[in-house]
Amino acid sequence: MLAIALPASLAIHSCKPGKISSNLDADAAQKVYVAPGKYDEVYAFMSGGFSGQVAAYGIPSGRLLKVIPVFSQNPENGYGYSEETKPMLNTSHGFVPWDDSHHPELSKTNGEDDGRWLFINGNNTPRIARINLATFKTDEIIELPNIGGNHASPFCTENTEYVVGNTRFSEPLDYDKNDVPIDSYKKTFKGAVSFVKVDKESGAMNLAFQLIVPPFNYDLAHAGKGVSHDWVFFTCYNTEQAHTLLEVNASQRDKDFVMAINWKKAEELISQAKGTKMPANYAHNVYSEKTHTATSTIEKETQILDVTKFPGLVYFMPCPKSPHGVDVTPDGENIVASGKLAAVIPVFSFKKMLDAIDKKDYDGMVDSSIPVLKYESVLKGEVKKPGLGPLHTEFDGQGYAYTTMFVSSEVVKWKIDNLEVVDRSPAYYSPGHLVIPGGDSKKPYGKYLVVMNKITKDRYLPTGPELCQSAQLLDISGEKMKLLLDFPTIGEPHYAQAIPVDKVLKNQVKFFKLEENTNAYATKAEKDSKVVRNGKRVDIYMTAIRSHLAPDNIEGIKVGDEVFVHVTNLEQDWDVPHGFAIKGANNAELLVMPGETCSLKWSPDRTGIFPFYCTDFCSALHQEMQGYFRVSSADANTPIKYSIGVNPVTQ
Ligand code: RUQ
Ligand code: CUA
Repeated sequence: MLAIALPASLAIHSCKPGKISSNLDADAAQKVYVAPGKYDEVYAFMSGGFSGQVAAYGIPSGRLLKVIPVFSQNPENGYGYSEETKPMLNTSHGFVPWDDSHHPELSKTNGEDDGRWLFINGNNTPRIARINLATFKTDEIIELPNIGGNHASPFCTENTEYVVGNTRFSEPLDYDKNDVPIDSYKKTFKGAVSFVKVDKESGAMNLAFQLIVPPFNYDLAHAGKGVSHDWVFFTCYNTEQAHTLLEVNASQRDKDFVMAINWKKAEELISQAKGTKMPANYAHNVYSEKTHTATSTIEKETQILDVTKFPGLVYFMPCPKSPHGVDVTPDGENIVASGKLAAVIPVFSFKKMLDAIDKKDYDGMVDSSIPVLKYESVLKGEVKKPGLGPLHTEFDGQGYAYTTMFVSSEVVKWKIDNLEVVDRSPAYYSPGHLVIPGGDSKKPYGKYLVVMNKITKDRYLPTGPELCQSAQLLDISGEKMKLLLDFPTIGEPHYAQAIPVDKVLKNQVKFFKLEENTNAYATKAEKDSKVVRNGKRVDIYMTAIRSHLAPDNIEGIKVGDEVFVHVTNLEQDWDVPHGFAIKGANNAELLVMPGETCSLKWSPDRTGIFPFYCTDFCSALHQEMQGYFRVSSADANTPIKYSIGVNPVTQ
């Protein structure tokens, strides 16, 4: 018999190093071999966890294609260092150059991944970002007020009407009196669910409304689809409402909840002006592909609905015990929750949920107003003895579900209709999320499964105290899962999304059109390059083309000046970025894409000659792509002078 509940400490530390790869497929090498010059079949977008970024991999090769900077500064390409991109990291707390990103989510049309945008959460300073998959750049970041720990986020409704996010760490709402004793938790703390509206054409986000919910810890979410289109489901733990030693105090109750929200109804209430406008303070940052510049606006209002006042909006379904993931089958009928301290996987039926709501089949109320539906009435059934520590589930579109077991370190395949376990595959070790291309959509591409592991122990060459994190690729096209490949990842991968490449390839931008560049400091032709002094500010309008920077000799800069070098890359071809760096600048380089303008701020701290150069090996004469600044003392009268190609024989 399996124990019903595990001590939380076991759930956190357990793993089983030393296992051999017993399920390694004999043909594994062939199945992951992508010949030189050939493309992979699938893009996998994995969260970077505490790196704050997203990494794009090719599947089945496991090759890392790009780290897309999102919430963290990235010196590799100047994101968050250039004047144009600094505003992306602005928040109501000021410039926050880091976050913890967990859940990438592809935009969806009719419940299928459409390959247009990838959303991802900032967990620490609550934010949602939107990456444009035509450019692989972060186009927008919106901060969320009233929440702490944006973990259950961002999950798309069936047509990306909204991306939703919920608070992990309930806290007093921003507009309430919030300087309160921590032990007033039950009275003064609240949860808030954010509904961020997404424009169908542009992808532009705005915070449409927030639902104020009981102060639990909301962990994960997925929106309904098909029959359950109008609903979104969240897991919550700490329904005990503990605020200290949660390891023990939030594991008391036998069941926590899955919270079901009727978002259509919420939308209706908002359109009937039932929402209450509340003061707020949050940043909304937008990057423009035309100006190549981000702007940050501080928004001052949010609209809320207190769910205790609107019957029919929210229901709770009891769920054993401290649930983590919640996943909806491709047809939208079954809701799989994973009680991470339970020895079963409860599977809820959407149809039964509606019936129970109809019949008022309640098992009490939360806050004397939010119905708790009876467990037996909403349950389709339990997957029995699946393993220990179920966390996350994805689907293959063939009637099977795959669940990660953190504690027993395996992926378990089970049949959705009869809830029977049909296969298990060991994971190395302690798997968190898993992803099947389209595995949370209406149309999974059930050929591959990538499982992301929290611990690797002995699997890779040691790298000091910090060992790499990793993903494992399984072939799930047959009856039995087969291990194909291990590959290391960036940061700690939590969730990932994967999509067959054609949906992304067809939108690829190869370069930015120079004639469409409306950056305030763009220089469209070399002859227009110039240096302009305005008090202590010096603006340098520079161009880059193979293989020179213009101007390349600049004099008249003084100690104490604020120098802005605006580099426009004049190239109009794919794969020709130019870089730019200055000796001693307290800044990262710029990496300027063809047709783009980027600006580097530099405050020279001493007199002398300062070389600058292109950092990206762009042609046979790349090493010649360089220049000099002359910096004079603050009181010198060296005039501004700049040139290129002036090289007198006698000097
Ligand atoms: S989590 S390992 Cu941050 Cu999505 Cu489950
Ligand atoms: Cu441009 Cu190297």
